[in-house]
Amino acid sequence: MEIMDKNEELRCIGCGAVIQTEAPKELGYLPQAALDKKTEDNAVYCQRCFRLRNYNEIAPTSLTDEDFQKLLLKIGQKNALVVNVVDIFDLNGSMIPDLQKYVGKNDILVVANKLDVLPHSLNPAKLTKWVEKQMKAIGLKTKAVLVMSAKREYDIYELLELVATYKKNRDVYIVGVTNVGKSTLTNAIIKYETGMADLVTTSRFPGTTLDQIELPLNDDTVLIDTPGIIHKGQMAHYLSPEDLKLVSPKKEIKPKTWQLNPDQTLFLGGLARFDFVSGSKQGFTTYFDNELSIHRTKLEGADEFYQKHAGELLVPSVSKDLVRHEFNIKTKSDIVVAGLGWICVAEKSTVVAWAPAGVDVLVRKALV
Ligand SMILES: Nc1nc2c(ncn2[C@@H]2O[C@H](COP(=O)(O)OP(=O)(O)OP(=O)(O)O)[C@@H](O)[C@H]2O)c(=O)[nH]1
Ligand SMILES: [Mg+2]
Repeated sequence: MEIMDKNEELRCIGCGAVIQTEAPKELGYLPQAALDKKTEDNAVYCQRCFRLRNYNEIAPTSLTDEDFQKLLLKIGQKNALVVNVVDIFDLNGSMIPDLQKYVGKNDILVVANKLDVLPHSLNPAKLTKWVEKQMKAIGLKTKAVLVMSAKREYDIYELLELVATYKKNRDVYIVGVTNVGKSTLTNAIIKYETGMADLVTTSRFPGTTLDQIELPLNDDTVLIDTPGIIHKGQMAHYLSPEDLKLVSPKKEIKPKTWQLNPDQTLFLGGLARFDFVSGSKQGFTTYFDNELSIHRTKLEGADEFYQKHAGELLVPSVSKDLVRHEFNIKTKSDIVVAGLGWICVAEKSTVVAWAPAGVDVLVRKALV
């Protein structure tokens, strides 16, 4: 695959940063000796991508929210097809409320990614309807919604059919908040079309892709992966790289049901807490990464329990205090902690949810 024109600046094929050999701590750094070894097709990876790809080591970046937003605003000025990737496990945390503003008059397809982590008993057609409704609620006019898994390479063919239908000679931009799987999707498409696997750098850390990555797919289509927008309401932004591993589900979530009496508390590691304040004894079902440890205690001693055990029995934890959110539940509902998961409350009750300051906590009609 020809990656770029000879007279354009050289970019890292993994993250899109402009390659430079002067400043090791800046984006796009590659030692001169490594650059000298580049192959004919100009496919080079910067040092940050090399470390990310080979050792799963993340180097901090200096990009700001504004840099990402500027990039997206540019898309609105182009004539393009926009594929907005959202994370179906964290739909509210991954929707971009003002996306329509960014993309202007361009057509939008929505990919609700990471279907593989939801319980497989959930009906994809029902999930599609749910995503469609949520998109409508934020005023996004979509041509189609596709629920899929980029990592498992489910439904790539269906997506390409949709792209072919709506593309109309335009470039295709993949956009979304960080970590939803835009680059994983880009790779799955490239693999489907060319056989080349794992071209662009992906990682579990938010902020992997740093600039637009233009990939000619065939004679008349250019696919463009973009850096993710930072949505501060997502749990991922408050966790260390190590802890992130413990909360991002990699495979199907196994729900667990807890028979609770009022005045009992569940701790989700040290990251969130649910207090069953009032209501009749009932089953609460938790939907979190299978690796996240859940502890049941008495509500009465819960504050003390947290003070004593956060960071050891209750891991992972954050240095910030947890903030209180009270919900009066009338019918079967989910209380969602953005990016972490949710608890399904079956019957009328009062529940208090605690999460780190800044992390979104919301209630919705039960998904399951
Ligand atoms: N389970 C599951 N994980 C996925 C899927 N797609 C992506 N991931 C994981 O999600 C994490 C983020 O993936 P990326 O492709 O780097 O996400 P991105 O949207 O490009 O992120 P930025 O470049 O930071 O904006 C990685 O750990 C991926 O393995 C999927 O379909 N299922
Ligand atoms: Mg990316």
